Amino acid sequence: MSDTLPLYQRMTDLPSTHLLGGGTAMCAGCGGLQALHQIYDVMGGKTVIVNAAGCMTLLSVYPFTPFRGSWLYTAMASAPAGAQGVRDALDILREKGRLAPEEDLGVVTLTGDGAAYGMGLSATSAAIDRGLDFLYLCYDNEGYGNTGQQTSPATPHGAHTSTATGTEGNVGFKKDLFALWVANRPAYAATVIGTEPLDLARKIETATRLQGPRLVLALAPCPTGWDFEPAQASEVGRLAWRTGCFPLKEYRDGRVVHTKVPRPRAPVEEYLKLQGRFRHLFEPERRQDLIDEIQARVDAYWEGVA
Ligand SMILES: Cc1ncc(C[n+]2csc(CCOP(=O)(O)OP(=O)(O)O)c2C)c(N)n1
Ligand code: SF4
Ligand SMILES: [Mg+2]
Repeated sequence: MSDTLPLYQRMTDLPSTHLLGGGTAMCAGCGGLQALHQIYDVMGGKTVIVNAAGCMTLLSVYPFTPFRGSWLYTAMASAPAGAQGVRDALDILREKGRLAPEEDLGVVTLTGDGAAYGMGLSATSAAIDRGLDFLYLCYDNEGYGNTGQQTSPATPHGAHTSTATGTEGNVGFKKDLFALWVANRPAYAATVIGTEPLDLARKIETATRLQGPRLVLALAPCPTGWDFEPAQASEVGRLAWRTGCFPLKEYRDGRVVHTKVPRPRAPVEEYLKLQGRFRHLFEPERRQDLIDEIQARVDAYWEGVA
């Protein structure tokens, strides 16, 4: 490989199928990038990623990309519609004998929670109804991160965002995207987190083997939007599932199974107090009412889970 070639040509000449580098535009300690890195390692480069505007868009700034496969950028609400177009084009090429079956590509929609839970939900629902063969990968940093962490439908109750700045934080509740997908009877749905890489890798292997609409929802601890030190990223990710706030589970063949049950569950306070977005629950006065409310909701979720 010649060093005189432009960087993007040298990148596409490299033999490995794995994601290169970390992306210079990303924040240190980004949980979304950590999950994407691991997911891409398992999926490999024989993919077309259809990305809606968000933090991960900054990974691919034409003509540079760290991805071995292809990348298509869409408007925020349209990534599943873009995925339909790509899948159709690949199917037509295969029908015409211009694409060998072993050369076929997986179609992956990559979006943040703002697109997945909100702006793009209608297009997602329609794609599931059509039985589109695609993997929907959502990295959930619980806010519109790229534009300054405004409240999204994934923002947890009580969290401060740039649009929920009062003493109560966000008065709304995080939407249950996993349950919405399950209600649509997809081929597969799973939640993952980058700090549990074995659980994540097994789920991605399962998801890539199946056909039809598939969701992988990755919690993305976000030092910038959640206000914690990048060095704390692993601890925040670990406590997200150890407290039961982010259940690790999968749906397949009509059943939801929890893949890692936190026993014993750590108190939610341990997770909340690491993050500046919940600081108003502890300072200047302790808001036991809000802490208890958050704990009670988590306890209610886990009641009856085997
Ligand atoms: C229709 C539309 N409205 C607003 C924007 C501006 N915008 C770009 S990225 C972004 C935030 C997206 O949030 P999310 O999907 O959660 O991804 P994140 O930025 O958190 O990675 C917004 C609001 C846009 N691109 N399109
Ligand atoms: S704002 Fe959050 S999600 Fe976006 S790149 Fe930074 S750490 Fe990652
Ligand atoms: Mg987001």
